[in-house]
Order: sequence, then structure tokens, then C-alpha cells
Amino acid sequence: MEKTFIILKPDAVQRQLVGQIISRFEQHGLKIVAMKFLQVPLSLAEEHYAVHKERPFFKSLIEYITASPVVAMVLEGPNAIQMARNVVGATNPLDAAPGTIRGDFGMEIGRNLVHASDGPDTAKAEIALWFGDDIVDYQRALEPWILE
Ligand code: IDP
Ligand code: MG
Repeated sequence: MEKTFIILKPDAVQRQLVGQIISRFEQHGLKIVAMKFLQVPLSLAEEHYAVHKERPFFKSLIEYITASPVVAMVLEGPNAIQMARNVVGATNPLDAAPGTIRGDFGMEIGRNLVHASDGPDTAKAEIALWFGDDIVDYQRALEPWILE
């Protein structure tokens, strides 16, 4: 079973879309195994987005992610990383398909509502950075009706 790391960014919280966005992942069958609501410290923001440090949008990206609280979570399922990326949609809401979170709720790349890990290595590193070992192990009663 694969795990992926998700952030509902400050615009998702400010626009009161938290419930609707979490529902998108839940209805797909992705299992929530960790979640927290927090104001992101500058140091965490910079570490999370370290790969973009040299990009022209880095400063505005850090301002965006630290502007207001976020919801961070870990989702689990078969191919959870790709599945979550599919649910989230393309980085720029202009290119994101209708039916995806960014395609349905977003207007611009700098306000694209959600982060989702882009591969196994980043997922592992992001989960460790944001949650350490605080992952909850539990069974869902509906499991056999979601996964064969
Ligand atoms: P991703 O979130 O779809 O994985 P990345 O390329 O990893 O996209 O970029 C990280 C975040 O940086 C994006 O989600 C978006 O918030 C922001 N970003 C990326 N490219 C631009 C840009 O050209 N202008 C402004 N913000 C950008
Ligand atoms: Mg990315």
C-alpha cells in the first residue's frame, strides 16, 4: 500500500473548501491515515519547497503557503500518489481538467488550492518532514467494497 502527502493550502481554508476537497479524496477511496491543521512555520515552508528555491516564484510561493493555516494529511491506497495527483489535476488550474480539484475550484497557478506529492521519494520525504512517525494504523469496515 502506498502513502502520499497532501496539503489543503491557505486558499482552500480561507474559501471554506476544506470539507469539499477532503470529500473528493474520500469518495475516491483514498484512506486518511494522518491529518492536522496548522499555521506553517517559515522554516517548514522553505524546507518543503526547497526544490523550487531558485525559481522566480519561490518568494510568492512561500508567502502563499504561510499566509494562513493549512490542512496537512497523509492518504493511503494502491497507487495513492498517482491517484491523488489525478484527483488534484494539473498544476495550473487553466490546464486542469474539469472534475479535478484545481479544474473545478481554481483560477490561477499561484492559487491552486492543493499540494500532492509527485513521486515515491518526495512522498516519503514529505511525510517524514510533516508527520514523522505519526501515522495512524486502523481498519476501515468498508475496505472490501473499495479494494478487491
Ligand atoms: P505541483 O504542486 O503541481 O506539484 P510544482 O511544479 O511542484 O507543482 O510547483 C509547486 C507549487 O508552486 C505549485 O503548486 C504552485 O502553487 C506554485 N507554482 C508553480 N509554478 C508556478 C508559477 O509559474 N507561478 C506561480 N506559482 C507557481
Ligand atoms: Mg510538486
